[in-house]
Amino acid sequence: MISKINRKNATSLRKRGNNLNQKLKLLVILNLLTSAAASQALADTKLEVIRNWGLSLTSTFSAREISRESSAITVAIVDTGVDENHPSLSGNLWVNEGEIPNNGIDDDGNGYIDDVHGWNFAENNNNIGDRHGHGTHIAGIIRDSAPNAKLMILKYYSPKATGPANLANTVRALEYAVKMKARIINYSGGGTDKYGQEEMVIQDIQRKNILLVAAAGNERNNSDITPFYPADYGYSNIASVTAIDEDQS
Ligand SMILES: [Ca+2]
Ligand SMILES: [Ca+2]
Repeated sequence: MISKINRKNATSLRKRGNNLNQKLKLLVILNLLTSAAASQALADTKLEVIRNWGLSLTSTFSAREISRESSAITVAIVDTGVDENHPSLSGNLWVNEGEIPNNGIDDDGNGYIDDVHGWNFAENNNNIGDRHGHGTHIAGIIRDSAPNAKLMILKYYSPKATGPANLANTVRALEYAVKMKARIINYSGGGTDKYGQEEMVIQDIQRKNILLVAAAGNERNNSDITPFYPADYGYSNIASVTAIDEDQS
């Protein structure tokens, strides 16, 4: 009987011991996996920082954590279009809810037919594809900083167009962004000459409390001495963004 009990207890204990051992092993494996995942995430982040030093210098990672908690905000990107099939961007495209796609009808009556994700002002159609690359680059930076942002794609620039034509298309793109209620407009371009119609739409942007983020230029100029427009029109809703290199100069 004793031996039986002992055998039973021994068996039972061994089973519990085995269970415990299994649980311990599982915990060790989970810890290893978790720490491996954490190490990998850290390594990936470090790699991302090394590869994209600009993300680190501009505190993009901090911005991403803050904006991750926020609701979707519509950011109009006035640029060269965007690669709408890019896996990092396709889920972030703004959608014009009033427009039925591809039916050849301007369903929302805003003057643009089938403008589902924005408009191509350079060619006057709804093809927002990017043959240049600049707009896709900019969209990626915005998407990296604000993972919930909805990107309204407004293509204004064509390398084949004249300067005045690109400027006129800029104005039309800005007017569209206002009409379709973008909260932020990004314009990573500009020039050294003022343009009356551009300033008028920017005054409207100011009245409607929309933030305009505009480039200060890549020419290493002091924009207080050599103005660059639209960054330097002087309205309080304009955030002028300069360029820096890896050494912050
Ligand atoms: Ca429309
Ligand atoms: Ca339509």
